[in-house]
Amino acid sequence: MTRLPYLLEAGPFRLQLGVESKLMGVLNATPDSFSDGGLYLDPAQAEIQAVRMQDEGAHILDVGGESTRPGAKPVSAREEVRRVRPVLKRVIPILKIPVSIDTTKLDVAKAALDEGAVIVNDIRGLLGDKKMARMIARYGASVVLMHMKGTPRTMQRRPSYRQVVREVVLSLKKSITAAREAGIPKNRILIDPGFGFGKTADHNFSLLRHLDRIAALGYPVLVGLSRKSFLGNFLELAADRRLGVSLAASVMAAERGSHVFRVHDVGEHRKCLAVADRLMQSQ
Ligand code: HH2
Repeated sequence: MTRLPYLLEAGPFRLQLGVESKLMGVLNATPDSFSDGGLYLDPAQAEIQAVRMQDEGAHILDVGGESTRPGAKPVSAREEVRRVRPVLKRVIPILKIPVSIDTTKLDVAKAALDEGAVIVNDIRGLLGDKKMARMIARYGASVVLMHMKGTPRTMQRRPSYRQVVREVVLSLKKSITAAREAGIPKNRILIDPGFGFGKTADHNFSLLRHLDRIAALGYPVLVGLSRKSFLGNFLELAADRRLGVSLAASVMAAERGSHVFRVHDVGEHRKCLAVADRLMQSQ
């Protein structure tokens, strides 16, 4: 199959999507993220990792200050800003790639945009704080609209759907409407089915299998499959041993129409997805 082409605008940056798979490197300034918790709370360590990911081929850097792993305790906006601001202050001036802020909180998003972040990665898909969409529009920022059922604290307590793909599509449509009605232009929006967010392994595999139906919504698709437990659990792989399964899942997502890949291991994904990209361009 071929991926639909899009031009994504993010602040002064332009990303041509469709031919080459794009990578969003994950940088968690948290003590408790499921795979890299505690490693990048220190801004000096965060800077080393950010530059490494850029050198390895990341096209976007995603900075987060609150773990969203199942059961994670929520943190206050004040604490989240306290974690991410020093990291943003340090990395944004030296990076050549756009930086996104992974948050659901208005005050955190605003603080990050003030530091020069140009994308808000909202795991509630603008269906949380009603003021978020307008604020993003006012700043001229871009947005990742992710689907989540419930909240991180409770989302894995028996998630259920009648038809998971259909329900995720309908919810993403609501998120798109919220974004467009607030004045966020079409070329500043990405959509994401939210692997692992209020979904069983079967739900996640159905969404991966039918990702073309998410892509058919007419917006570029971002996926976060990297080190996710549904890829590791059935093989009994701990988070730090899930590189191979993450690469396999990302390649399958590329083939089904995904444009951007939120990953922890940038270099390995770049090489693997280069093969998928070549395959999709071949006759
Ligand atoms: N996954 C995580 C966090 N943010 N954002 C988007 N758009 N899509 C995702 O799939 C996604 C996301 C969870 O991964 P991670 O940041 O590594 O862990 P934690 O939430 O524990 O910090």
